[in-house]
Amino acid sequence: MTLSLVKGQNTTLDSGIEKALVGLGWDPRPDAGDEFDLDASAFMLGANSKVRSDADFIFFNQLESKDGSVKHLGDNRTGDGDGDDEQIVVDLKKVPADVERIVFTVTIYESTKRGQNFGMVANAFIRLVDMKTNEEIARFDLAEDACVNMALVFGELYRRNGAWKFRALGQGYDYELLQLARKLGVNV
Ligand SMILES: [Ca+2]
Ligand SMILES: [Ca+2]
Repeated sequence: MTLSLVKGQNTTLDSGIEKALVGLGWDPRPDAGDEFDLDASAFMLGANSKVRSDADFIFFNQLESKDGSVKHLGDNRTGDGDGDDEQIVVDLKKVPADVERIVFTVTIYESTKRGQNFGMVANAFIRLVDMKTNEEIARFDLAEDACVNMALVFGELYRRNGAWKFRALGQGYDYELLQLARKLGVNV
């Protein structure tokens, strides 16, 4: 069963997940002028809800965490093609013990300069898949919701009693990626 999210909804799933994939997809709009370049990112956070260091910020310019537990499979700048256009894979067994949460975000590259928001992007979604069962656990359809924000905190994997769970957040912000990163303690 896929849980479709409503903006702002906060849902806790008892999934016992071990290996997760976060997929971000969107499609080009030939009528829309500038290309839409969406970016999926991950932040590994310690007990204080901040990154332990800048190395915990996984994005298009830093594709892998030091410990190898979080891997971004590469930037896509156009959304051309079906399915996931960007993917982040998390091996939860490899995540260091002092990382308590991993937060996943979507932002639009140069959204301010290009005057873009999610409501203008075609077929945009972000989803979380349990790689063991290939089951889609959570999904947020950005375009359907006509969200006027430029950034979305999709949700977080977090530790609870030795197991990993996923909390869907679906919270929109008017930030670009670097502003969002600063809020989470990255020195950029
Ligand atoms: Ca696409
Ligand atoms: Ca991108």
